[in-house]
Amino acid sequence: MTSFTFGLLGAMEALSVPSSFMNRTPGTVIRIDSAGYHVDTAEGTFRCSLRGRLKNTPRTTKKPVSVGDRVHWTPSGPNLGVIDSVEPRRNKLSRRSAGRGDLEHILVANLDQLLIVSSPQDPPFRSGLIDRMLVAADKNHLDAAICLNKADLIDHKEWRSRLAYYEDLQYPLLFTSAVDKTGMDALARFLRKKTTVLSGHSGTGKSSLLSALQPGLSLRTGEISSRSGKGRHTTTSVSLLKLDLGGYVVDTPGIRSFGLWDIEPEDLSSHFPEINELRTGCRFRRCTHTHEPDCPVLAAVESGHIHADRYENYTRMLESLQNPDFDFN
Ligand SMILES: Nc1nc2c(ncn2[C@@H]2O[C@H](COP(=O)(O)OP(=O)(O)O)[C@@H](O)[C@H]2O)c(=O)[nH]1
Ligand SMILES: [Mg+2]
Ligand SMILES: [Zn+2]
Repeated sequence: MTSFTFGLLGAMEALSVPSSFMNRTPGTVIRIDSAGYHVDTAEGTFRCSLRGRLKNTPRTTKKPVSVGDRVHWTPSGPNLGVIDSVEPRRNKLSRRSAGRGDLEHILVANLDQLLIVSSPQDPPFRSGLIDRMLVAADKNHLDAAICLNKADLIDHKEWRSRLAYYEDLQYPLLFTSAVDKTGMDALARFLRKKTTVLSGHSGTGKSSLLSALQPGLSLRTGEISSRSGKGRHTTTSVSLLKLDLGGYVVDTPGIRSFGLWDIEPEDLSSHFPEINELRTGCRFRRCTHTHEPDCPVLAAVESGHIHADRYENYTRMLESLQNPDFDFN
């Protein structure tokens, strides 16, 4: 009897739900521009507007819907639709707002991982940004991997051993080349079915890698728009690029996007795994691991157990966090 009642209720509920809601999987907002919210769905891309109640609810964010949001939607015409609701965000990258009380500007939501693209030369290898990005990834609960692109220009063995400390810290290390296609399979495996932010210095080959992976992928949406003569539909935010192999990539938001500014100086060492595992042994609870006596971190730097470059980058970041005027860009 009870189960019958439940069954009936279930049926009545189903009847009261608009038929368009049934069996429709959520879509992903891949771009927002003056033409609307572009939603990638199992049925193609739909240019959507927002259901009135979404626009009218009080909120803390600049826009009620962000790139990367998983949304429930209803078609309203050929490739047109309406966003009905937004699923809770797993995480988000936000831009620092200009002043207190400003609404949060979410650049992209629901990211899985960060791929930090570096190169051995043109531009030269610099670990500073890599280590800052690793901290940002940890802070934002994203997996991170390091990619050394332009591997066609180097002796692999030499660079493998030079960068082995990152693998010791459990960060995957990919060697790639957009020129001779080294490592493209591993890159594809890494990106497949995930939403990945590509980051790194300009010129390291992020766009080239994406083109090598999937021709045409790295075209900026602005360029696509001007080619089709719809120049006014220029992008006002980050876009997700859809991978044929499943998943999405975001090509380079600046480091400013990564919320590094709101790390408290005393929390920085918790984002360096090799410092974090030692710091419970420090004599002072708020040890900065720079000058304090009986600091096992300093001892590990001395003995070479902690890599000198990592430690130097730690101290530089610490100084910049202690200086309130510092701008990470
Ligand atoms: N030798 C070599 N050059 C590359 C490779 N990938 C990119 N480049 C070159 O590096 C320059 C910058 O590449 P680009 O993709 O625009 O870098 P982005 O700024 O990170 O997007 C271009 O001149 C590319 O041709 C590579 O794997 N090997
Ligand atoms: Mg580029
Ligand atoms: Zn210490």
